[in-house]
Amino acid sequence: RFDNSDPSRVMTLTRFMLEETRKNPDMQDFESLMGSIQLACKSINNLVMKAGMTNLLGLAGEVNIQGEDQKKLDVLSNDVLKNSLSYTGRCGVVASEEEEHPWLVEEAFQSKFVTVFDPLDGSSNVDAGIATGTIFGVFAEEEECLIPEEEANGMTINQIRERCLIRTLQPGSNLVAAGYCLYSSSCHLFVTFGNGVQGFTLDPEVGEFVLTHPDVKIPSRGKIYSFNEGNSPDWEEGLQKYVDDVKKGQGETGKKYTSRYIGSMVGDVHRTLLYGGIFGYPSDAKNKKGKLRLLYEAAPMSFLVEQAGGKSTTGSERILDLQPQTVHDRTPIILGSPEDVNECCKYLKE
Ligand code: AHM
Ligand code: MG
Repeated sequence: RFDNSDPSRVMTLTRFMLEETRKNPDMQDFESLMGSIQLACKSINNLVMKAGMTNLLGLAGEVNIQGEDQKKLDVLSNDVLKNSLSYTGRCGVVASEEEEHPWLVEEAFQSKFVTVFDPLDGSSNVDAGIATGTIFGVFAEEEECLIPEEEANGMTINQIRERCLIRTLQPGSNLVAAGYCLYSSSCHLFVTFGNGVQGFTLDPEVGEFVLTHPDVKIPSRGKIYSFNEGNSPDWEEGLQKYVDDVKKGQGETGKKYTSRYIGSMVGDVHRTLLYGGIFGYPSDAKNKKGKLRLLYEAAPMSFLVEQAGGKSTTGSERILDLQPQTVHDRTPIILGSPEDVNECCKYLKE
């Protein structure tokens, strides 16, 4: 059906979306949403690649709602994605790591789609040229959540914000699409629409994402653990024992595990999907809810990992079942190969 070595038969993301829409007309809205997301990812990739040359490294001088210093690239990537999504006319609300409140897209406030994203995850790495990524998730809401035009016209900004919030705070199990784009030695866009995971790689010569990883399946076991081990003195005992055992070859497999940790969730999850193993950002004595954000980091990544046959949990609850209370809620997370995640959970229970 496609042959990526033949330039006339390459399966690009654009072609993939067209073919999916032809098979299933319900996918039509996704076609333009994915068009805007892939365009934004290409622009962010360019910004990241050229950052060292164009004075885009360093801080923007602002602090975001999480109290983190915003990098120039955080701010720019947020604008690129937000604007690109607004222009589709398909996305009614966007919520971002870099925005305090969910944002109503005036041009399309009646659209049923809500897009959540972290525009440049791992941006603290960018000044050193280390991998970063964009994470996104798309919710489709019930008809009755939409605001009729006459009503919206009479609403104050706070009422609109409140309505956006109701539309945004959904559990990951309501996601209809999710994915990430990794900016690294290659630029990869991996996406799910709820029927498996498809992986695309940017061909820089033609400027198109090409299907390189059809129907991604995570290995049922790996031999890599990926946690910020510097935090291990503050972890709960079960996790300390788990990591201690697998690195000594005293876990269920009897094999010695090795450690890999980039400190960029997209890179760490991408490797875990391809090679297998376990990645996590657990709670610790200081950070009871871990570090990663539920709505736009943990939930989209968990949907993708589950769609590839993996598991994602807090240690006791499925991440996709968690109901966010606020846009920027955090959650502990452990994800990866199902057998590795199950083994780790046993240690946490004991
Ligand atoms: P960010 O959204 O502010 O970039 O932070 C999220 C990142 C993740 O990509 C990564 O998994 C984690 O923070 C690393 O944190 P730490 O440096 O504490 O290990
Ligand atoms: Mg982030």
